[in-house]
Amino acid sequence: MQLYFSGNLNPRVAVAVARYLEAPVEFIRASPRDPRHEDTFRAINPNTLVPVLVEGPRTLWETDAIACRLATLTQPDFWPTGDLAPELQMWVSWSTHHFTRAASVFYWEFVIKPLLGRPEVDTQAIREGTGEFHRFAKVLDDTLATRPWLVGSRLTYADFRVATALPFATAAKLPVGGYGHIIEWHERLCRLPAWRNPFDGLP
Ligand SMILES: N[C@@H](CCC(=O)N[C@@H](CS)C(=O)NCC(=O)O)C(=O)O
Repeated sequence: MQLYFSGNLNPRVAVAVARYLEAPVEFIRASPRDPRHEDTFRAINPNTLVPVLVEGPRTLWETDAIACRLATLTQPDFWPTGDLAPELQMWVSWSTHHFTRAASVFYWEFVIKPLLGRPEVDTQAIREGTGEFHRFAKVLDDTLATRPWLVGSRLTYADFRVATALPFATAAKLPVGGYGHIIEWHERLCRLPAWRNPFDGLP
């Protein structure tokens, strides 16, 4: 089983999941958007994005699908089913459509654009992103005031998914400073080597 990854937001989550679950995957660093690799990469992911999990003839793209597959193979509790399944789905969806979406504006403006040689900041995008970020950060902070993890009483994939952007908080200038419960929760996550430094020792 091979997991293709890069150091960016979504593949970082997939690598952290694989390492946390100690899934038996071979990690392969990839640059799917590099014009030299794009056509070859399309064979395993028509979107030419990472992460991708290759398992014999079967390929899976999308971080959430990969996490689900790896949990099924290793520690099913990490992806709860039964009564807790809707809550897990709620947070995964909320992350994609609200919290991480708002944070991604900062990631794009302050992390990715400078790497592409485009240091100018779209102040209008940041203004809108700031409003959205605070709106949803308050929801998360209020939730975490009452419990250590998002779903049930233990760490699940919901925590990893909702925290997608937080390892980049400083570089992306995420305005997370006033949210004490989010900060404490992310510190708890960072006690896990797999989350703190998922790329440790990888190619
Ligand atoms: N919806 C996809 C998004 C995948 C995606 O956007 N991947 C980006 C990184 S965050 C990518 O492959 N960029 C090119 C690269 O990292 O080289 C997922 O959740 O996995």
